[in-house]
Amino acid sequence: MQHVTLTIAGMTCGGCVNSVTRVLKDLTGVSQVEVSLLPSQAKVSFDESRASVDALSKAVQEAGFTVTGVKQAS
Ligand SMILES: [Cu+2]
Repeated sequence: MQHVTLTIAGMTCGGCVNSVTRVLKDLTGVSQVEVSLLPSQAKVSFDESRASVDALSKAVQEAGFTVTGVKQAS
């Protein structure tokens, strides 16, 4: 299991938080998602054999937001 914190640009309200949460949770291999507005970030736990930071970033981007940073947590 891999844990990352994605810094996200473009979220302005609870609706944005819900959108980002939904698209990340829909991804195969993602087990836990915690999105916040302040700070604007998403904490994601995923199975690295089934998902990737690239896939997470792409999903966030397709929802209309931008991943501006990735921090790996242990
Ligand atoms: Cu919004």
